[in-house]
Amino acid sequence: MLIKDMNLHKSIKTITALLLCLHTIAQPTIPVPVGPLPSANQLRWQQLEYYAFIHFSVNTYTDMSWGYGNEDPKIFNPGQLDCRQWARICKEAGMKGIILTAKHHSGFCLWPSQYTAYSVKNCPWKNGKGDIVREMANACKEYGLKLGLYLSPWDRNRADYGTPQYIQYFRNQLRELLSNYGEIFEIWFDGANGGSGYYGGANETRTIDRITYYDWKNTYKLVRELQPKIVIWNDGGDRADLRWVGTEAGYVGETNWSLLDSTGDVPEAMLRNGVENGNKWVPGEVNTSIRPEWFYHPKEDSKVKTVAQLTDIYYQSVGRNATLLLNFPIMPNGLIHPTDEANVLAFGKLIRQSFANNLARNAIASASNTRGNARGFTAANTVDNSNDTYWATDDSVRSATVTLRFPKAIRFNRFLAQEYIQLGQRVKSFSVAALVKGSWQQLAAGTTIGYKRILRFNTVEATQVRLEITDSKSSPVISNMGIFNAPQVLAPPGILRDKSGVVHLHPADAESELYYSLNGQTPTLHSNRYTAPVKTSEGKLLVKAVAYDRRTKKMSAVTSESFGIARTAWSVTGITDSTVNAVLDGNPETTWYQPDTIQMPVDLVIDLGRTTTVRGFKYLPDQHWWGSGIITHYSFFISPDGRQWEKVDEGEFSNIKNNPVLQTKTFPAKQGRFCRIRAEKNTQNNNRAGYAEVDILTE
Ligand code: FUL
Repeated sequence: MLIKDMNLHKSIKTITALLLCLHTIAQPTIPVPVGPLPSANQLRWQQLEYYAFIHFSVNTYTDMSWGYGNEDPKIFNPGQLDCRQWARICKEAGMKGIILTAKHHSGFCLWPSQYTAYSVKNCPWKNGKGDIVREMANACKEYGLKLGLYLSPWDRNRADYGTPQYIQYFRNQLRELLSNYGEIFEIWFDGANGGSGYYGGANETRTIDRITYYDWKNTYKLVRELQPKIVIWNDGGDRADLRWVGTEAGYVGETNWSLLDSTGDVPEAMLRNGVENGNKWVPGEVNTSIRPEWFYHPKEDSKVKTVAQLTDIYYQSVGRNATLLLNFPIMPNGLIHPTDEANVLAFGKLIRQSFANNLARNAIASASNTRGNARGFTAANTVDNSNDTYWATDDSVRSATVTLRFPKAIRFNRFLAQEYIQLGQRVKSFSVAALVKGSWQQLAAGTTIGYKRILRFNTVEATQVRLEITDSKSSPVISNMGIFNAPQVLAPPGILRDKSGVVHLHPADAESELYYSLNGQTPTLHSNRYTAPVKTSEGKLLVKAVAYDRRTKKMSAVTSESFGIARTAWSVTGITDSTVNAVLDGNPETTWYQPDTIQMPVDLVIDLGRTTTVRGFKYLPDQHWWGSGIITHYSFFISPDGRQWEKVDEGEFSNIKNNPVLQTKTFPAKQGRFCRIRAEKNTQNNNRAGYAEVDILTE
């Protein structure tokens, strides 16, 4: 009996083991990872999604885009400096971290570095006893934000810039910053490198080899030793952990692979779109400023990006598989301007509201294919609110669908999808359709998905939603789907004044009504309604305008533009080609180029038609993606008669290559009728000089 029992027991054990073994064989394994994969640091960084930049240095006090390196530290005196205000605003706006310009190109250090006198040690603020990096680190800690630092490799103050000693100095500073302020999540090595500067009094132009000078390999090694959890941003030298997306205007390409090739040049299209078959994981970070420029300029107080603009930027960065690094310029008093605060808080609130309620969570999900028909990979994983589970298909599959069925019709206007990027970025194209009143309608289509992709479309009401992956590098692996009904934002109109003084308003949305004022007052529904271009008098003008949506009764933010005297009598002299009028037509879309046969320096002469008091000028370069003929250095001359010229100004448009926004230069007022803008140099070091717009500032 006992023997019989024992045999039975043995057989049961054997059968169970066999079954278990069979079960394990039948269970499909996880999909094979595809291509380069993100490191743990890159993954953690990507999940931050949205964080802040802070630009503050001595040039905040000189109203310049870049410090030259000769600014006296005595001008740096932020009487009300409050890093807690910066951190509070960032936190309330939904951000996860802050990257501070510990040292910008001026070389001025916001911390008391022991390796230079050119720092907060020698400024009146806190009698030289302050340390902004420390205050920032403390504030980040208090508000639960991560801290990142910008240390400019280019240093326009240092006498030894360009020599090997400078590299030692640069590394000493890195060691200070990465050892003394706790955990640093990201280090930013800007790509602007070499050029004119003070250089300890040499006042000259120095060039360095961007690839070899900094010996990035060993610099990166030091960084990683000191901060094992850091990610490195660098658009200047060796491929780092993160890439620039090729513009500072606030968007990455709709197709956005988180891959690049580890060696070779990176042309702009690759920065924008990544490289589908690249051999290194280098995801994109969209860096842009809440104002046109990075540092504070009072003239930009009316140019703070609106909620509508910030929202577009969000969808064109976070919504396109990148992160968003949004900059606040600090005012000379040490605070973020109230308009910047108001706009970013309203934007943060809108984003929170938009994504608060994921309607996909109430759906029953099913897929056209599920890996080995196994529960671990089911379509339900796309709506379980977890980033750790995913839907996967059999290995051979390249196109498949997930359908979400709702118990009752839902209204929505956003679709979100996420790949499980731990296994690589795979999807090459997809579309989204909805079952509306019994028939399928395509709502949107896209190419890459990556960590996160969000699509916008007009609000629909539907009972089913279908994600169709139409092509993929390998079998698709989707961790999340989201469906949202986001509040609509009404964008304010654009304002232009043409050469003849006529004002044109451009609505951002064809259905809205436009109202405007010409007397500085905030427009309301009782102001002038815009129905056709408005003829204005010749004088100076301040135009304010709003858009209004009658259906939702919503009013947009106010935009305002100020214009000098109308340019009816102005002309460009000496050029017979009539397309030259693009320079004065008030339309940023049209650009005129000097004939290629003319060598730099090259002059553009404007006749104002009569003797006028001139106090500056504005220059807008080609506004198209990576436009050419962008002038970086200029001289400006005035003449009473077009023969006798006096030079009244010269200088640089500092950051115009990366950020081709309107440049304004002013100088002591001077009488004259003819103005000559001399293009001395351009971004490409060739002879091309282009002008989308030129304006002369008159009294
Ligand atoms: C640029 C710099 O030259 C700007 O001044 C700014 O710091 C921006 C973030 O990067 O290339």
